[in-house]
Amino acid sequence: MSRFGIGQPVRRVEDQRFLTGRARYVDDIHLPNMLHGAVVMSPHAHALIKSISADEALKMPGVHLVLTGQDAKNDNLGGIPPLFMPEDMGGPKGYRTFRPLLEAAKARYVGDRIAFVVADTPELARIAAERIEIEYEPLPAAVTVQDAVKEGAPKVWDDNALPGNLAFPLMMGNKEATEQAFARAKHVVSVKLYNNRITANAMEPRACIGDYANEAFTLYTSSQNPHGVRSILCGAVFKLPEVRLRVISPDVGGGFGMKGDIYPEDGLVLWASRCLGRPVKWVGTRTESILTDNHGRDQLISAEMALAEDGRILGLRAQALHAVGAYVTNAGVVPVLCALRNIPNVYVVPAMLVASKATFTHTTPLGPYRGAGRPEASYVIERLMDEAAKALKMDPVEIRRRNYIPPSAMPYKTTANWTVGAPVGWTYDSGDFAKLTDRALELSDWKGFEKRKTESKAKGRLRGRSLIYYLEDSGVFNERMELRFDPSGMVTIVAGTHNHGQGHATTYAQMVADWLGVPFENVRLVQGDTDAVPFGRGTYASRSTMLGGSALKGAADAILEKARAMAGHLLEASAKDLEFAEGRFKVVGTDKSIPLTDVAKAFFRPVGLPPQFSVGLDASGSSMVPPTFPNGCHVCELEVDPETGTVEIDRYAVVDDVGKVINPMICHGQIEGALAQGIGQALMENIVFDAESGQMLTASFMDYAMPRASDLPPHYEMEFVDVPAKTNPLGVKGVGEAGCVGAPPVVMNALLDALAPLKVKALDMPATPRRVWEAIRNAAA
Ligand code: MCN
Repeated sequence: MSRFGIGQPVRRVEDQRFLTGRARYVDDIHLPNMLHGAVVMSPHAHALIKSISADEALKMPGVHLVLTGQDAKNDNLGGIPPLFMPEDMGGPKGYRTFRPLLEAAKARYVGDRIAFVVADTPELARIAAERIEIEYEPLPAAVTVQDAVKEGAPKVWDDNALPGNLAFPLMMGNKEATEQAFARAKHVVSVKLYNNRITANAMEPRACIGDYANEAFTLYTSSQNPHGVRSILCGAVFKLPEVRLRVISPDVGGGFGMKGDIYPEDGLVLWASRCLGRPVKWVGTRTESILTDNHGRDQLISAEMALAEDGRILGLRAQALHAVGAYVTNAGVVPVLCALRNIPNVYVVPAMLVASKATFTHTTPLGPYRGAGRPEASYVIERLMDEAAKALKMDPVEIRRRNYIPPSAMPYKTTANWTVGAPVGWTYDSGDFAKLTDRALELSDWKGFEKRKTESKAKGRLRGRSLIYYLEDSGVFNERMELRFDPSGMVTIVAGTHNHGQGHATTYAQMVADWLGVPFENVRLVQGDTDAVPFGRGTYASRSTMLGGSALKGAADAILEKARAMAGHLLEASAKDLEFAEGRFKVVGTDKSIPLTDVAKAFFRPVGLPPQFSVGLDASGSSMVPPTFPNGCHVCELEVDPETGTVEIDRYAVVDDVGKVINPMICHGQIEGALAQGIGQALMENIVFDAESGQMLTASFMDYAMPRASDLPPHYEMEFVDVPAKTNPLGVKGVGEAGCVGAPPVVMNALLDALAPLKVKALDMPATPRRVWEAIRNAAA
């Protein structure tokens, strides 16, 4: 096995550039003659826009343009629609929003875009934005999902005929079988949970530059999905053929799903540039980011589990309200859908009926954020499993084991018994949940807990622990990748995916180095430019390795096929007498051979190339492989100080099955990053609105608590167990989101375990010191 091949912990080739400040983000790009934009955002959660006057702003020297919603209408600009609604997949009908670049008549959340100002400098644009006079008529707002569904609640969309601010309903499972299961259950346990609203907080805020020249647009944008941005802006907003817009997403400083969407600013900078004939840049501030980046989660759910005497699950039912905010965003359906369809997790759930109402609120829109629905699902089922263990007085590990889907049952259909929503379930191809559980128990020193608990007690601390299992689906859609040799024999990967921190330049190169036997350092990655990449679907849903990797394998195979013919010609042998190994074509049974690099160079000869050979060696590959099911076991041990309510995670072990591991070091990093986000959600992160006015109370880092190193465990015990996926040629499963799917339930269950002696029975995320302290006091009272 080569030192740089698949399975090796190769250092990330991209990091030198990042660590030495040589990355190139959108804000690093300065085009000649460039102007700067500022967005006027609504200060009201719900208000009529009575009038807008830009006269004062336009009088300021250096101010070039003010655009309003009425201008957008006059210019015939369309709104941004969701990529799909449930009805497009055969589901129930919903209310589809078309989000304009600027609102003309009504503001629907604090942060809704009302006007766009362009000036010589960003500072001047912001000052001018303050000079725009807007007369609002504030209206009552529906801020929380509980309030938004009430009868008589303010409507987010006046012409939405669906009741209770419903964006769309979803339901899946089997009603009759579930009722029967509950009727014959020996035990029924229930939970009522709120999955807190959080935000991605990418290090690089959203930013974009629009440049209009020669009747064509160029957009530089910090996006995970440049082709997706092009398609919506051309198709829905500007109504242009896609050749007229080039989208470049250079280095992107984190996205976490949030930058998978198209935002009004992407359209605004292009439109303003078309109006002025000069490039226009917009860069969000941290507060604008927290206010207007798509948020994640915000789900209220009541769930019940029916169990037999021996701890086997008989049935499960749940009803959720899942906020979508003021608009259904690009992939806004995804979290709501995945939060339901993943509830069965790794367990045999013979009957289930789960439903959700996706609900409009006068708040920031929601969308996929790392995990997108999977963390909600694992939180519900894993909290229920612990409740079941308590009710049945069973060991929480044992009750899980009793319900695991065994490897012998694979492929396993979660939908076998579903009568509603059946097409949206899953077929798990592989998984060995008991094996990973065994390993996690060892790794976490599960047996040593009682001793540590006694030690904690001596210090006045409460120690708790939990073991949970998670499973998620990863990967969606199809993908296209290209491989290209240059005349010197070097290889370029032209990727349809979009690396924004995951390490693709390294892992794809590892694959290519293995398959083609070319030196690792001779492979480079091109991505993120619709002029350089013919087509691609970007990076989200932990899809790149399985879909990008599979497409890349197709391209590599096609390269070898083409090269084989040339190698035969060069070696004066029949192509079918050649074998390829370690980067060389060899005539079988002889010592005649030629390296692939030399074969590639031959494709570029200006003369003497027989007519059957095209100029240059390149090939593309496509993939359309089904989702994979990464899964794993988390064990967490923590201490609570009952005097202050502070929580300290002392030990954390995680054993993951991400299929075949391409780069263990990168996988560790991915899991660790996502664990920080999952632990952050459990213990501190929270977007809070004033329930009456809809004002966000957490729009800065003074109020929104991001986890710091000192809030996280000192060390993670982490291992991977290879259970190769059976549904793609690489045997890989996704890893990018896994950590934050498992972390919230394991932390919360461990916390409830620690607090059990004090009779604390329920606690919501984020379990801040104050909440923990209050729960302790309330239980004592
Ligand atoms: N990998 C591997 N072996 C596997 C699976 C993956 O070595 N069996 C490697 C991959 O080759 C890749 C990385 O792990 O370098 C992540 O791969 P994958 O699971 O395919 O996920 P994607 O590359 O598609 O990334 C998307 C995923 C998602 S959905 C979010 S959200 C997320 C995440 O990645 N956002 C991130 N990780 C992030 N990391 C950073 N730094 N920044 C973000 O915004």
